[in-house]
Amino acid sequence: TSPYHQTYAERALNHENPAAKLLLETMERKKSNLAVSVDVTRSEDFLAIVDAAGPYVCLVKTHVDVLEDFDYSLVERLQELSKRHDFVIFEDRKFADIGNTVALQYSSGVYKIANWSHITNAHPVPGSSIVKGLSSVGLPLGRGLLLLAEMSTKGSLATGSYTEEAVRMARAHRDFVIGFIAQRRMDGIGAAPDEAPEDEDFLILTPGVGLESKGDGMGQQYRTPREVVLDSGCDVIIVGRGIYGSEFQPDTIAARAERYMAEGWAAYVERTSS
Ligand code: BMP
Repeated sequence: TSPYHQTYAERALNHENPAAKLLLETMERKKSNLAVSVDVTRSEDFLAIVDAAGPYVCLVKTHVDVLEDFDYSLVERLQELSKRHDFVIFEDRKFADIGNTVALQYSSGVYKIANWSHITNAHPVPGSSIVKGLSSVGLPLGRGLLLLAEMSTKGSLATGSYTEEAVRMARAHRDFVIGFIAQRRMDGIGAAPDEAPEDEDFLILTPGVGLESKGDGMGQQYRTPREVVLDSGCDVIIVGRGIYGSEFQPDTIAARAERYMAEGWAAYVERTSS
């Protein structure tokens, strides 16, 4: 059976990478394929949102560089919440430079992302040297990398042969590249029929998910959890403003997260039982 029909628990056994295993096991344990994306500028709001949504998510996606009062102690508090609520951490850094530079950006600077983020991501645009650079830092720490094979935005250039090359790049580095940011499953893409490994199982994490709106007026495009998980076969739905809105009110955040979690999980149950 293909990863589309397999359970997250079954798929956890197929993965050697510790970050991929941890994510799949967390999804199964919490019965959640929901990730919350927290793009706010104040640490206090950030932590309040993570605390409110934490019980319902398998993963928290960060952009730590938008926090105007960032202090490294925030990382420790995020890690505490990650233990308390049992979620994986994904810094959505979108590395895009030469191998030597991304290795420095990943390990060093103010954020030291590799120290605390189980998963990070990169644009495949520089070629496979970006994976080499990042894996030199991340692999010894048990981290995992996602490649941006597609984007949710209107007019995205990450289509066609670019997407295919991203999948080939991942296939060549399966110890570190655990999957993609994409809008659909990537199994077998860009491979001749006899080329795609039988046991190919990439995780698909998908942003651009919303129940109330179709877009944001700045190019973002939203689909529902059901469209993303059931129709397109993606594994994790990433929801930002659809959960935390503009008021950052804990009860509302918890209720919305619970709703997205329920919808995402129902779509997964329908998919794996079909
Ligand atoms: P929101 O649900 O509020 O639109 O947030 C989406 C999040 O996912 C943002 O953090 C954005 O950086 C990220 N993202 C995206 O929207 N589309 C992509 O193709 C890739 C992303 O990382």
